[in-house]
Amino acid sequence: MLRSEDRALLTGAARYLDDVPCAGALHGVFVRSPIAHALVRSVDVDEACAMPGVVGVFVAEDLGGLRMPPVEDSPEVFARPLLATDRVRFVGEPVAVVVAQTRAQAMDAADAVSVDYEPLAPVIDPEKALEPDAPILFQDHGSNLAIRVDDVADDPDALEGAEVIVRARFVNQRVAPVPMEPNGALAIAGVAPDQPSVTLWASVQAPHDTRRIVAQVLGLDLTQVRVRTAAVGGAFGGKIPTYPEHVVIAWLARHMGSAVRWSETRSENMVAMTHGRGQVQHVELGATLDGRMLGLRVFVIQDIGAYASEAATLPPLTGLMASGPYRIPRIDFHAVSVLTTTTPVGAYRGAGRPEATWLLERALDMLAAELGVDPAEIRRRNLIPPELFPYRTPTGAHYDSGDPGRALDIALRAAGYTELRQEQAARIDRGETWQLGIGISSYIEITGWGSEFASVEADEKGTFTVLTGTSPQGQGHETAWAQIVSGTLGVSFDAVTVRHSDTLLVPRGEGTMGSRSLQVGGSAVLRASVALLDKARHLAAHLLEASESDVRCFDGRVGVGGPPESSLSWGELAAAAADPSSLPPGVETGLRTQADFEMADSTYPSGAHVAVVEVDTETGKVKLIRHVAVDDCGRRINPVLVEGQIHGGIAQGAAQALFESFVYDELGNPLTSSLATYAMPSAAEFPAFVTVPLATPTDRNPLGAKGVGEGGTIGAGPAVQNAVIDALSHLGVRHIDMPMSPDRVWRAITDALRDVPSDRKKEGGGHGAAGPERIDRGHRDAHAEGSVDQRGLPPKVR
Ligand code: MCN
Repeated sequence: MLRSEDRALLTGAARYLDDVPCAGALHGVFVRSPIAHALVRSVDVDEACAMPGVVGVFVAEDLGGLRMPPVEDSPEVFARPLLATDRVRFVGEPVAVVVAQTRAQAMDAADAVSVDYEPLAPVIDPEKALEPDAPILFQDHGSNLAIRVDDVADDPDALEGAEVIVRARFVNQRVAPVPMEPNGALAIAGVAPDQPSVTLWASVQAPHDTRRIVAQVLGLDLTQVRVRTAAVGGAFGGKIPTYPEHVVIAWLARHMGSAVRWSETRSENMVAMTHGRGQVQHVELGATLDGRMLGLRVFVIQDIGAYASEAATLPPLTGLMASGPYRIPRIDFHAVSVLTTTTPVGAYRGAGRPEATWLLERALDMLAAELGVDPAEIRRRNLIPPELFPYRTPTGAHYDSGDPGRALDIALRAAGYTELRQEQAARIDRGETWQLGIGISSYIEITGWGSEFASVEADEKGTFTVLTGTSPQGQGHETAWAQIVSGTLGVSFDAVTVRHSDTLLVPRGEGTMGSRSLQVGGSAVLRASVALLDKARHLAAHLLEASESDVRCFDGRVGVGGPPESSLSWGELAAAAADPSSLPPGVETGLRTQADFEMADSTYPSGAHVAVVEVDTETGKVKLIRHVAVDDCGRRINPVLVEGQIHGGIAQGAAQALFESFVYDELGNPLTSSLATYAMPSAAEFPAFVTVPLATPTDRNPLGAKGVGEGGTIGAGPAVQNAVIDALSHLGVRHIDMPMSPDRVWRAITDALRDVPSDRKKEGGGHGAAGPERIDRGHRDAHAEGSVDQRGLPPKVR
């Protein structure tokens, strides 16, 4: 089944936020801080107010000092003001908002707002932010250490008995989500008493959560706020939060009694939308000499930017997934979330789980290199065999099902692993400039939580309307949900319409994130469909005076088969259901049912990716030439949707490995706030991806499905990073942080060639060249810059 969404999207008929018609709407433009850290002495709006078309200019005081509610688990002190009050904490923080007749007038006037800033020292590096003399962002809190995570897995002696330990410090760099459609909002004030006080169109992933926050901040009842989305042009986690800007636009509409629009520019989006990742990881992996993992110690320093946002949830997820698809008997995991004068960090495709896979897969490759064991072989020795599922990790995860070893074998075979290793050895022997690298990543991740609402209704025309609490941004729910209904009821796919993303229409919903929608929302749709089928059979039996056990669905009809009068069409049934006199006793009018599905426990998709790269050893340029992905998301409801998700996911993972990085200078000025400077790849940078299906169903939902929206990203990134280092390991390169840009790769090659004695350079052979005799037991530092002490704190942080 192809995506029913695509015709409108591809022909330009789909309506994004900026296309929602609203005659006479005013335009809001935010005045944003150009300084990373400063006191706000005064804001002079006089000149702006006098400019053509300007209807009003507002600062924090005008909004009565309203603040966003603090994000879960974060102290009240970090609650973010809607507009900066006395201090700005990152470049891009909104300080004032200008409202004018046109967007151009508002932009011009925003330039005329004059803010008197008293600059303060910025702090960009999360490790430096923990030093005693670092500038403090929140004086009342007294330090930049926002949140500690000590309760995931506390085992100070996790490395006991290890015969070899690899130690490393990895930087999982900050990236920007870059959805094709930036953020925005359109708020319409209610005029009639029976209307909500404000209708807010916003480009968000969880409209009901946005309704809750807007209502809470503005002091309104939930029924007074209606939140809707138009088509959402990508989100990738960056549209999970409700932003202060959304609330300001809603406030403005009510305050001015007029509709107000706001739409970000790309450069605004790059600094105002939450960034992703941003972890410094100190890792120690202990193993036996034959390469069996014994213990892992991890200390994560999470850069959360200027305010505690969804980033607070990232380190616990990294900790939870730190065991990966491996049997690691002991794990010690600690983390700190640290404030810096930068854009707040939040969820970004994978949200904490890719960070876990990255650190584990890099450490494992380092271990393989130390022991002279092939990277595929070291994984095989440690992967959890299928018979050990369900499996509990030392970090508290409860894996449902999977066969990561099989996924690895399939991926290696599809990639032509043996031949690739031969080709690699031959290129090394020939001393070729373009070397070959093969990178493997085995992963397991966590998807699905919470509950979701669905209803299904049949009407007299014989068509069906589904309401769902999920809120897609391109994932294809309209297609998949319609498939579930049409398959369950035996009706045509085209007869089913799926409606979502409107809090007035759909009573509740937790939104689309965490690859949860199919297993939670889809299961709710399945339950509601089954309930509708039961109701239809009950009604048909009553109307046809037949036994309910004889009534079935066939060819879009419900009845006992045989002559036409012994069955009813869905339209006829819906018409009968509307008439109370036709109904059996105790049955409600209407052919409509609803259901909520609640996940008792999450599901754990797993898989293996193999990336093949060519690296120019003279320039450091990397070309990804092959990428094979085996992603096991349980039962696939729609293989086309699954493939699409994996392709997009691979592109994002590979992009972080090779290209993307959000960079600040030492004053906190963003250096990558446009697509001229932020290296966002296009399809031209990638080969055609090879995906091979594997399905280990789960028993944690009635569909047998696990999530797939993020697996591609989680599997791909580490495979690509490992591949680049693999291409250069015979030169003595042990690690390169991401993004593996040509200058970084070239520098790593140059440094390795300078540092490594000439006899070692000649060893060649990549993996297998380093024999166990080279192991400095317990003290081998693979790219170490400070290891982890007994309390889980690296020296600098202590
Ligand atoms: N699917 C399936 N069989 C399965 C699993 C999923 O057919 N076993 C289908 C589903 O029906 C759905 C799609 O695959 O159409 C993704 O489903 P799911 O894994 O449940 O993920 P969600 O729908 O909850 O999507 C969230 C996920 C996340 S967390 C990010 S980030 C992400 C992603 O989806 N952002 C995206 N994919 C994106 N795709 C687009 N186009 N834009 C984004 O912003």
